[in-house]
Amino acid sequence: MKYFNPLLTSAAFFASSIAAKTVTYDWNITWVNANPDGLKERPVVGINGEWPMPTVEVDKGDRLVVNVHNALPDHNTSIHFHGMYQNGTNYMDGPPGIVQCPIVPGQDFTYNFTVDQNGTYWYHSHVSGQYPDGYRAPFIVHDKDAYFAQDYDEELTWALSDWYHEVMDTLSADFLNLYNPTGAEPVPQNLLFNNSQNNSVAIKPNTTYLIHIMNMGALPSIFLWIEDHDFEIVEVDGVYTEPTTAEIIYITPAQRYSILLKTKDTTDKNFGIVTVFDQTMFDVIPDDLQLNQTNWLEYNSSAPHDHVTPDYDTSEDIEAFDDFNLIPHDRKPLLPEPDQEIVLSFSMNNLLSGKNYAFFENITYTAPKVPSLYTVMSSGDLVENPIIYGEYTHSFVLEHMNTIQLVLNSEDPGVHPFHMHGHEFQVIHRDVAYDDDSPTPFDPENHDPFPEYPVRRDTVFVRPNSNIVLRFTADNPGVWIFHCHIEWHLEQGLAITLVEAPAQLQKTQKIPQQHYDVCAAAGVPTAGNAAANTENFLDLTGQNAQEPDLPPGFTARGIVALVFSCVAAFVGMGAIAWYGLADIALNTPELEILEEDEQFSDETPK
Ligand SMILES: [Cu+2]
Repeated sequence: MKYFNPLLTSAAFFASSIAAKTVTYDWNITWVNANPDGLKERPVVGINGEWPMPTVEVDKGDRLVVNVHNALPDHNTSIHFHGMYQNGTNYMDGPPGIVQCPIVPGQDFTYNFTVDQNGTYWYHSHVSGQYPDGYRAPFIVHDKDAYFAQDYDEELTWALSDWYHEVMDTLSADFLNLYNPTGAEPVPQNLLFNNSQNNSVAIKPNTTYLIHIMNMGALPSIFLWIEDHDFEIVEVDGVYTEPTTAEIIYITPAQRYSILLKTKDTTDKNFGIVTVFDQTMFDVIPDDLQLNQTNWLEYNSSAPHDHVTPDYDTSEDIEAFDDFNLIPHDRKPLLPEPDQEIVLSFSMNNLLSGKNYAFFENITYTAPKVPSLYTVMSSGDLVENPIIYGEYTHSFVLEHMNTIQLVLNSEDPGVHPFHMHGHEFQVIHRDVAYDDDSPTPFDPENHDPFPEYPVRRDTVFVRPNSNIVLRFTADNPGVWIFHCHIEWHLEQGLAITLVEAPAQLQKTQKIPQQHYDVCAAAGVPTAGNAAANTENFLDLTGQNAQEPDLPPGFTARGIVALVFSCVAAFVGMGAIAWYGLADIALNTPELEILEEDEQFSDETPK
């Protein structure tokens, strides 16, 4: 259209404003069998008898309706549409214990909300420990008004993930266990690309592709590059960025990227799409674990498909693009000095049972008896008092429209990707990694200047023993969980609760009746404080609590020593009995036990 035509323009506007549609899915959730890496068939959670689960695609502005029926005979479920702000629909966010009750077997639950966002998302179960059983898939929101909408010809989605051969029930039981006192996470068996391996992505020459890339995995981050191609990053976690050239991206669990890739104008060769595990996130690397995989950008199906052998020793040598340097396309400036600051350190440690938990300060997240949103709705004038949400939900009440600054100081040697529900946040500081003997908190008196236009996203990693600083505006009344997106660490309790503008939330939102019915079926109370006390909201007697601390002086190493001593004791008793029966003079197994007892406090068992 070369000249301005007001009639056509308004007609076009009218057409676009009525174009919003309702996209409805009916999902029956069941176990099915699958064998995505060709090495082991195993049960996975499927939809309508199929796996992989379907990619959900809507246009910006559409209403999404998902009717869920839990036909799993033995497991509760839920769905979180990851990255959706759910502004006005907090009760559609998904996490049981926070905003809803678990959907128990046989129950129906309808997720219904408007998608006023754009870009690359995914959906997954938010019942702890469930999504790595295959209960996750891409969720793409197309946007014809994207600033790069005219700059590409075709669209692709590449969903990456780790893959385990055992079901999560088995893995979780072994993970959160006295016999795993250091909290070593189960190491996956494989790395998938669109739920399979050795994929050939047929592409055309001289064509520009918009590619949605995500990590739907449970544990490791994944590096991705394309042999002999660079690309432009145009979106992270639903936020458009200035087009930024990159060669290698680093994607933590739950992070997403959109890239524009222009293909070459020759078709004589295929190129590897290389994906590599961040091996630093594994406690051990089994000999048979393939740390990198090749899939192909296929220009020519009859040309060779060569596996790429990366030329580094370990993944630590890979230099990926640093997402801290991205600039949002809307150039939203750094938020002002905060009205409220939350400073938290986190670490891993053992509680009395010897199991290894994760802590923000000294609290490991423990779900309340009443989902926190239901406490908001039933607490009347006490809604802004953080006490009512219970000590072990680790709740912070945020005032409506305040600028919030969240400082996270890691006292753990791993990489952790943190996700905030209900928000994108500005990442205004991210420090380098530090050694295990010198975890380094954020120093407000000594840091690089904050960026003028900080990158915004909904999932961000903090480096080992290091720190990050985030800012956001409390403009979305709701109860939002902030947690590490390594599924193992969420199971260990690495989460806090943000109770944002609860007075506004209580006044403006109404939980649908069906949600109360689901709670009734689950036997979960829907009124009261965290202890389900409806008479006195300030009395938390009987609230769910974390287990007590270990006696002073105990360490994970001490527990290892204890475990091995107990084993030695049983072996010793067996030996005593055996020798006793054989009527032979006793040897000295007890003496050996006593020696190991002395190691309980701090020493490494020898
Ligand atoms: Cu973590």
